[in-house]
Amino acid sequence: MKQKKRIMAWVMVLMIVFTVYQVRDVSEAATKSVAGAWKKDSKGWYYKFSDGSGYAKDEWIRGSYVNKKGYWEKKWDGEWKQNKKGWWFQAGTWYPKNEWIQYNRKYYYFGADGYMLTDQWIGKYYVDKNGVWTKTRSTTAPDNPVKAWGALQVKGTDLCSSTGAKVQLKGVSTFGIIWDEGRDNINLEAFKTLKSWGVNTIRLAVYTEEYGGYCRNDVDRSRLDGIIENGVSYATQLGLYVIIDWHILNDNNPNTHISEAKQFFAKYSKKYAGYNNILYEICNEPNGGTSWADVKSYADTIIPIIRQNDDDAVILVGTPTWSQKPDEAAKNPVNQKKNVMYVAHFYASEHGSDLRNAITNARKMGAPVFISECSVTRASGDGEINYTAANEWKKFVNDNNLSFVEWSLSNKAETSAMIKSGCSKHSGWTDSDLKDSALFFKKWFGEN
Ligand code: IDC
Repeated sequence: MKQKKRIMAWVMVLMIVFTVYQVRDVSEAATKSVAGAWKKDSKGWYYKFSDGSGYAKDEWIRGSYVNKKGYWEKKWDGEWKQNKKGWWFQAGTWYPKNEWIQYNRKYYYFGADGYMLTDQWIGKYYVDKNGVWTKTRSTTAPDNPVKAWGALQVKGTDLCSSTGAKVQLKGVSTFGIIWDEGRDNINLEAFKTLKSWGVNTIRLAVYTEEYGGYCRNDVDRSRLDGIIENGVSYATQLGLYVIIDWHILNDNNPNTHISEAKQFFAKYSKKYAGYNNILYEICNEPNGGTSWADVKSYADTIIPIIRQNDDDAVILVGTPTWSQKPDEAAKNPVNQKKNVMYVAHFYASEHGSDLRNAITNARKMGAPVFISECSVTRASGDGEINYTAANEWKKFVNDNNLSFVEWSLSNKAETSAMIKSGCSKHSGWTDSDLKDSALFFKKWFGEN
């Protein structure tokens, strides 16, 4: 009996701690949007404007009435109102704008025009179709993502921090690391610029068979290694995650160069075993009739090689048809599943609901999905931007808290290249240096 009481007491304590924690979390978010602060003296609460213009008197401040003497008198003397555009909350002459309001133990958010927002993320908080805050994610860009999140892990279908909080990687992919149009953008200042936009991940695209590829006889492999190692070093100095991408493409089937892949991943997993910010992408885009069985057999060879040196780095596995079949992978996953994710790549002007359904189905079957390459152009890397399609992808990716990486950090004359062709800067790009595709992603990186 005594023990039962003690357990009950603990459950109560935990419930209280949990409630207090949640409430504090949101009200902190709310306070930030208010130009002023509540203060208290012996007579009660008063409100001081932060612009130095004095104190509130005889007015409504965030739903509270401050009386003629300048002291708080009452709260929530207001009501919900609705018109064609939506709901808002009116208290006296005041209504909430750009802020959170607690009402009947629930939290609601009001946009710049005062209307309640529904069905979306507001920073790291999600409001449902009734406008009620229902869930929280930890994606606010930290100053040092790797310090904040540590060694990533996969839990269920989610990518999480070392402590188990869901995270969303937002990345930029280099162009072919040795290609003229992008090579010089692999430098510390460039990565700093990307980081200042909210990017937390860099992907190093190591082509295998194309011009300058790692598996070609006519290439100076030590030069490629130098670029990879510099890239990893810059990202690491800045607290960014980095994906080492074995960028198969023309070679179609990852087994074409499996012996080089074995050496490559043995070498790098050993070199970076002590790092907590490396992800390995073991085959960019199987294509040309390569089946999932082919890819799985390859993955079941390469993953154990990486695991010999590094038992927990996140490993990304490409899927058939240019990484558009995560659902096939989900039906027959790799042997060693720990911290493995399956890859999907989208080019929004060409790929739509079929690919999104494949991702959703894969996740339903328990397979974690990572979008290690995407753009808002056509799959050729060129062509028009369809903003409607691009926004559908953005919503899907955010709603599912998927990680994504933009293709690519180059100034080639193609619309997916982030930098204008005439621009020869290799860091410090401003909006006028960027192509429309990059502006779309830059805005996205900066949200939350
Ligand atoms: C493209 C480059 C293009 C280059 C070509 C080489 O943008 O300049 O000539 O590779 O084959 C992918 C690939 C990625 C492609 C990109 C755009 O992973 O290598 O880059 N893309 O076509 N998958 C879908 C699109």
